[in-house]
Amino acid sequence: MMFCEQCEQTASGQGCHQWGACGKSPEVNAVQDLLIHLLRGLAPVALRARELGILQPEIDRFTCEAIFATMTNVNFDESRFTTYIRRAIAYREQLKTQIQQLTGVAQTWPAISYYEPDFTDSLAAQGQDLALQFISQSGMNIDIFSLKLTVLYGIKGVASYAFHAQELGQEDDRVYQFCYEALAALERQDLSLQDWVKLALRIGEINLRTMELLDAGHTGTFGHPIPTSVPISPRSGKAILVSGHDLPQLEAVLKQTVGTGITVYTHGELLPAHGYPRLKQTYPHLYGHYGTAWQNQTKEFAKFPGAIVMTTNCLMPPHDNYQDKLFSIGPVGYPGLNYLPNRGNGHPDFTPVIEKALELPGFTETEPLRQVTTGFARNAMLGVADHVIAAIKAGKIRHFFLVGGCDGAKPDRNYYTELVEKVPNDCVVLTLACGKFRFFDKNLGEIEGIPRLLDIGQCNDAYSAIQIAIALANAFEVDVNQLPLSMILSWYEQKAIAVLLTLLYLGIQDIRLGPTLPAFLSSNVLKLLSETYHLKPISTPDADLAACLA
Ligand code: FSO
Ligand code: SF4
Repeated sequence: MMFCEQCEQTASGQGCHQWGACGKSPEVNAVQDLLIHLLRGLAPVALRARELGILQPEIDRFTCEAIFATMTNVNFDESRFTTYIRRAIAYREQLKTQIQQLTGVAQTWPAISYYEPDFTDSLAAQGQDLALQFISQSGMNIDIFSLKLTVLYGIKGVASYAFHAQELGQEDDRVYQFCYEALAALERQDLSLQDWVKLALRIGEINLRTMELLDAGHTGTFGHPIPTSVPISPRSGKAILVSGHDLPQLEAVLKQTVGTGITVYTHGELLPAHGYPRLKQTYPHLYGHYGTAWQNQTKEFAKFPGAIVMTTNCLMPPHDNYQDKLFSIGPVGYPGLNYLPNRGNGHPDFTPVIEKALELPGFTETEPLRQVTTGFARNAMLGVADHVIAAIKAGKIRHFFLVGGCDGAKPDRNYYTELVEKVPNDCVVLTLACGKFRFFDKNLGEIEGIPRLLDIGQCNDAYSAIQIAIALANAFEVDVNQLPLSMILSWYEQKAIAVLLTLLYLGIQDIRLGPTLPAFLSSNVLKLLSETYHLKPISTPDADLAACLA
């Protein structure tokens, strides 16, 4: 028995109760719940420590990494969660000691901050009890429970982006402070529905700041993306494939493979890496992109003739025919899968990956060149803003469609492919995140030299999309909602929840969301979102296009 409904593929659209549709076992789900319980207990202690000026960046970073590990398709390894659990307790007790030393008085903490599991007994069974407790604490108020889950899942998204940002030296104490506040709030029984709505929107606000930090980290380290053609056809030679979202870890692979003759390919959400000039210029062996979105990895990884590194989600339970050439790093894990821990410099030693790549055949021939284009992030777009504005004013561009978000396995996601195919010729499609793989290689042509399909980047580059929309709105002196722009989004996991909360925080109206609406939103919460923000489910491509263009 388990309870999880944090992602879009949740069983029967209602929650995974027997086994995760993602492959997560009830035991792993329970130890993840146990870890979250401990982080909720750590939060009040960390907040008190902060009040007293005790700042512990190591604990803040640990908290984000541990939360990240509980996201969909990140870590399936019970033993790794046991380590996180032990560390959470150690950090909590360390902070308590520091507080006592500083104040000279013994403090009283909420009960949750004293909790310690019995390590001689099943952690999974204890995690399951705690999960049931969490559910029953919300009493019979299904709407409050729905919002509590929205907060918890939204925080997971924020923590993952904060994890990425800090890897690039970008941190803002307000993000950590808020993560602790939101974790601590999950224990509160006195908050009204409106309070929970406010907290959820505050997640959107903090997530905007977190994505801004990550944007600063990416552009500060690797330069502003520029439109770049990326081969999606392999070339002959030994090969490494890097998947996930982590640019600094991709760079570490590139650095360590200089002079080895190995060609490095990106997979999934790392496609936008090719747009960053400093990566492309420094590492010519960062060659092309292989494969599509995460849910196709079991086929694509099996076929890839080299070693593979999974830097973040979305990891699927690996199949036997490629497990030995797959390596996980950072928060990612699966029992029995090769794991390369970080060294002191924040990066693993990738020697085993290089050795595996050299041992495997690599690509035996160079395929005829096929390319896609990426790198239309905010700087590139704002650089041609005058041109775009002139095309809109001249009636050459009628409408923009932001078709972005995550991909997934469900067949009804074909909606997004069909929609993009049917977008009229005088409209432009902006895209981001892994949902784009449903149409990323389509040639939609150009309008006045402006490509009709523009890849802004990863899911976190929603920040870039927001900046582009704000710049257009300013140029036309209108509100973003008055722009000829429709957002048709696909969601899958908790990063997407955080991004959606950001868009709602910004007051963006009329978002269409699919392929299904989140199971954790109760009917009243959904009603509230549709009344306030006109958030609506996708319907059919024809009907939605007609409505957007009306
Ligand atoms: Fe996709 Fe996975 Fe980037 Fe997600 S690879 S589904 S929203 O992790 O983060 O878009
Ligand atoms: Fe189910 Fe998604 Fe939770 Fe996995 S992460 S157990 S698929 S709801």
